[in-house]
Amino acid sequence: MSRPKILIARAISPEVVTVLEQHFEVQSNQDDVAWSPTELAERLQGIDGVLTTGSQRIDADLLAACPQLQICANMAVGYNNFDVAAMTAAGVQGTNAPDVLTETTADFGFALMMAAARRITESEHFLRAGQWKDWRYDLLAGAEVHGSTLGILGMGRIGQAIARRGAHGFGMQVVYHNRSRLSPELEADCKARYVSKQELLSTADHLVLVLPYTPEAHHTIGAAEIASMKPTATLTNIARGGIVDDAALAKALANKTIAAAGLDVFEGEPAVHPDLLALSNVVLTPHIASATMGTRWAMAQLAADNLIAYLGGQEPVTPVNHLEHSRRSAA
Ligand code: 8YV
Repeated sequence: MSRPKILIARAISPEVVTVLEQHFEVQSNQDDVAWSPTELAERLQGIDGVLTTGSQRIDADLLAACPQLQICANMAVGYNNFDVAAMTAAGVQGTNAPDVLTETTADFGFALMMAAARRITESEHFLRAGQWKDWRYDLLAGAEVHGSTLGILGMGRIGQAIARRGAHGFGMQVVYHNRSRLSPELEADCKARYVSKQELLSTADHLVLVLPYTPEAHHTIGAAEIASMKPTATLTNIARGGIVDDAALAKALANKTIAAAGLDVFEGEPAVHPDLLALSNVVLTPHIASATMGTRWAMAQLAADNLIAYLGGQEPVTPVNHLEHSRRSAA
């Protein structure tokens, strides 16, 4: 019997390509060309499984154009690039890559929050520009982190990991809001108190966004929400672009409605709103919260494990949909 065929849509850790080659006929993209949707559909002809990253959109049109495709294994915990309903309707399995990136991403979220609070990149730019002439008592003075109130919107695994860092490492009071409340055990472990979204906005000294993107979550944080935050507060987004109204945030930062922000994700990335680029009180990073080589390897390996399991006739390891009827039969 011939081996299943898979496509790896972007460059990944070479060790994982080697693992996949032991199971499948592999077409890879180690030159890391960003294919257009049409090119992707062309490459997927005759392909049984695809390893995607967050930047390939999988929708009804693509699925209709690729009748042999049975599984899309996303090398990301977020899967808003998948039209899950269309995948389920077509009998196509989707999988994501949770857990393996939780601690790494939480480290970065915390670092970005601290960089915004303590004005780290602004200070470096000041120094490099030759503006450091003297000591001043309030030179680049920022906001306190230890002992302050950490607000978390979206209390999944990454939110909880950030809460633990704040509560146990920095003596912060942690408040959170989420679609569903955590169990008393998890709340105790994170030392986190459940509050309404309004209370979260008005009490947080540092608000970190870690909720998944869905159409309902679009612009969860806009002008009105920012206006109800403390003028000394910071806002950090490591979730997804589109959760924050970037234009409204830029205006609020310019007006000092809040003190500072840290952004790793943007509406329409890799484009960044020009008004944000012009501001000194925002720390900007290019969607790298999960970027350590070890974690990127683990994410790719988990996507590979999903492909190996599913195309080998087993249950996927980390499914994002449940196929009610049957698998898509190979065309
Ligand atoms: C990825 C992410 O870098 O896992 C996610 O949801 O946002 C990041 O870790 C990105 O999506 C590439 O797959």
